[in-house]
Amino acid sequence: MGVLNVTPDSFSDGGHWFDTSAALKHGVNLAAEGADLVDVGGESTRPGASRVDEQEEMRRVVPVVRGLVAEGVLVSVDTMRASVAEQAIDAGAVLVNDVSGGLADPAMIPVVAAGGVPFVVMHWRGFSHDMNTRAVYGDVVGEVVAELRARVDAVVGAGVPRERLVIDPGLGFAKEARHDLGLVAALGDVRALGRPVLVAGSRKRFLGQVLAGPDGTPPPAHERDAATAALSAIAAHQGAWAVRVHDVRASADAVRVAREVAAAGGRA
Ligand code: PMM
Repeated sequence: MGVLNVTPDSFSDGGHWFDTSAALKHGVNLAAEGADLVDVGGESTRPGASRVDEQEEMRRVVPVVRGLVAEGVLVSVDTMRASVAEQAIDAGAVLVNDVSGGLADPAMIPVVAAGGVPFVVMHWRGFSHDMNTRAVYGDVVGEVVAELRARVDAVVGAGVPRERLVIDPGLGFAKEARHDLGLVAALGDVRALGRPVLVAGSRKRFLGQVLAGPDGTPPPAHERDAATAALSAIAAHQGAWAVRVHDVRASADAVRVAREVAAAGGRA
């Protein structure tokens, strides 16, 4: 899954693809580099971010979805708003990726149920403006798995068939680096919930902390792509369904290597 943020302020690529035609070109490139899905979003969820206006989000996202669909690209929409999801589905989006798992907007689940598309349920404890204060866990893996299980059951209860759900541990959302790393190490426990798992750690803070020099300064986000590819290999090796990344080529290669290693293990 390639990331296409049509925003002025996302943490790693904000402002790069803000213009519709630049966004379209980048989305086509992501697909050419091996993305099976291009995830179009118009709202930054970086820690501390405030919310974008609904009409503005619509203006950013819907023309890009329509344009990419016309180019034959499979598109998912990254939004917490039912109205944006609905218009994106109308424009041809084949999956809704809601970082709040339907909690931010009560109209989201009915829209997804009616749209008949798959839905990503991410582990989420609240909006970005103060989510870092919610990074409090006794047992991060146990709590994230329990909260995801409860959310999946609620979404199913509200009308979206379980078979259409994808789950995501929500790396970087109300989590510190050690929480993110612990979850990556325990993807098997997340998979045990019985749904496909999406891993979206691309260029995130925890990778910056892993790569920090002796003085503790992390490299800038765009210098975290090799680390992201390593994460993609680790995730794929543990059976992730998809990885959501900015630099598609390296992760597509990483996923391919993981797949062949798994196949060779099966044959050996
Ligand atoms: N992270 C971001 C945006 N969308 N969607 C899912 N499902 N999971 C994530 O972890 C996630 C997401 C924030 O990262 P970005 O600013 O690089 O898009």
